[in-house]
Parts: sequence; structure tokens; C-alpha cells
Amino acid sequence: QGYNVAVVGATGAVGQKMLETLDKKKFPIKNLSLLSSSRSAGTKINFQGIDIVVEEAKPESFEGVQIALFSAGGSVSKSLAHEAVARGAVVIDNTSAFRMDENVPLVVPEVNEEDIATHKGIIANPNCSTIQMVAALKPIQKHFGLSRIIVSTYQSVSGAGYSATKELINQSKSYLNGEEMKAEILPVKGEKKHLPIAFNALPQIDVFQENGYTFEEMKMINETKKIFHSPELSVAATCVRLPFITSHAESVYIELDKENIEVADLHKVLSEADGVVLEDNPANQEYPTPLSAAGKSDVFVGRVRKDLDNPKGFHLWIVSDNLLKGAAWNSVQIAEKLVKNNLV
Ligand code: 11C
Repeated sequence: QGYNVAVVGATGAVGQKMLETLDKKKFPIKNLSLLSSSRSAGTKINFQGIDIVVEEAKPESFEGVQIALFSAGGSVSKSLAHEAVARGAVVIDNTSAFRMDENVPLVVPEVNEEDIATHKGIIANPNCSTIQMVAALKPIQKHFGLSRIIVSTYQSVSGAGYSATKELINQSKSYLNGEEMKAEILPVKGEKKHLPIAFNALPQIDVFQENGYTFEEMKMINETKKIFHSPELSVAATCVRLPFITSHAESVYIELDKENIEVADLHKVLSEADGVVLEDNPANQEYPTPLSAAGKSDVFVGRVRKDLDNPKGFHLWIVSDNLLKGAAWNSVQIAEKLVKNNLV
């Protein structure tokens, strides 16, 4: 009983959350292989009371593996995902390597679970900021139709990995001690220029594209259309990094297809939706925040209100833990659906 599972990128921020989530959700595991780049190989990680040595990920590491969760960066996925599939594994890939590949389903189970069955070996896990937005908008789209989305994000540093989190903490200490802040990672590791994130806001997540949008913004735009199977949906995004550690928050403006919809109608469908928690009571100052969502699997929605000019327009505030529903939990949830539907 149980499956042979591999976690690729086991020592990273998402990899660690994948292990925590596999344990917490009691995923049926027969054998667990922990894999990484050569740099982290040799590290020991305790999983359910057993110390497992992390091994360097190589094509032969996937012999006998049935489910491989990849989160070690796009280049590792590009070089090893097909090797894993060739050896019989189903790959759930948490990088951007295959998301827009038309042969690869891009899945948020609450939105398009049925796409899992079309997999040819690889299933892509969307970008964290996309996942929480589409999970919250799905019930609205289903009941009232959706023609336009304009989103501005407020994203935590953990989305850029451990090194960015450490950078925020070190810069905060420097700032409070009156010392100069060292910026070496953000906004983008490897870019020509770095800027302090502590006590700041950076309107750049990932590299700029020729059209003036960043790659993170284009991921939100293209992935949302693919997940909703709706190329005609208008989507615009502005992605901003802020100095907190966990969860992404999003201010989202939407336009519905249907007329005469009220906030109460949106509240009803949101409160009934799987994986979504409505926290919206302005009279009591109730709304989700990055801190209140951290460590939880759900997507939280608050501040639902009607646009003052467009009768089909609404504004919402969507918050979720970027490492859980935005990454590890969504991946493990896909694995659960694979198992439930005998698709491994
Ligand atoms: C961030 N959203 O917050 C990014 C991290 O494509 O899976 C996730 C990158 C990805 O920086």
C-alpha cells in the first residue's frame, strides 16, 4: 500500500513544505526519495521519524518512482522531468518549465480538476499568485461569468526563496541599527541591479519582457487564461514585492458577464466554494491578511464590494499562503486526485 514518491528540490523552501504537506495530509507513501542539485546532496532530512539522505537528482534516480514532485527550478525540470516520465513516473512540476506547453495540463483542482486526466506524464502546478486568484474567482466565474480581471499583487519574499527571506531579515536589522542595507538578491537573483526590500516595495517580480510587463505578470495573465480555458478573458496584472515573509495578497478588480449581481450573491458562492474561506465583515474589521493566512491551506477572500461606476464591476482582496496552496499543497492535492482517479 502506498506509492513510490520522489521530491526533487527537497531542501528548498517549497520542497520543505511539500514534505510537511505529504505528512500532514497523510499521503500514502511506500518509499520516499529526496533529490536535489549536487550542492545540497548529502543533507539529511527527517521524515516521519526516519532520516533520509538527500541524493543528487539524476535520470536513474527515478527508477521505480510513481509520483515525482519537482520544485528545483525550471532548468532541473527541463532536464529531468522527461527522464522521470520515461521511467514510468507522473511528474507534478512546480516550475514554469512546462506550464504553457499545450500537451501539459495546468491544474488547480478546485478549478479544472478534470484536466488532470489528460496528462501525458507531466502536470504543471501554476505560479503561486495565479493559483490563489483563480481558486477564488472560479465560483464567481461559474455562476456569473467573467470578462475582465485587473490584479495588483502584494507578494511576500518567500516566493523568491530562502535567500530572499534571509535578505529581508538582514536588511531589516541593518536598517534598525542605522547601518547600510546590502541588496544582493531582490528584485531578481542574477539581475544587473539589486534594491533593498526592507521598508520598501519593489514593482518588479522576475525579469521584464519586451511588452513592459514582468515575467511574473505574464505568468498570471497567460496561466489564468489557460486554467479557465478562456483565451478571450481580459487579464492585466501588476506584481509587487513587499517586505513580509509569507503569503501573497491581491487586490482584484473583476467584471462579470451577468447584470444585477450584488455583494451578497458573491458572498454566497464564495462561502460555498471548496478551498475558499470568506472573511468579509467590515463592521468588525474582518478581512484576511498575510499573517492570518500563513500556515493555512485555504484561499481567503475579503473586502468584496461593488465598483462605484461599472454595474458589472467588483473589487476583492484575496490572500493565501504562497508556499502551501500556492505551491506545496496544490501539488500534493494534484497527487491526491491522481491516486483517487487511478491516473498514476
Ligand atoms: C514569486 N511567484 O513570488 C513567484 C515564485 O513560477 O513558480 C513562484 C515562481 C514560479 O517570486
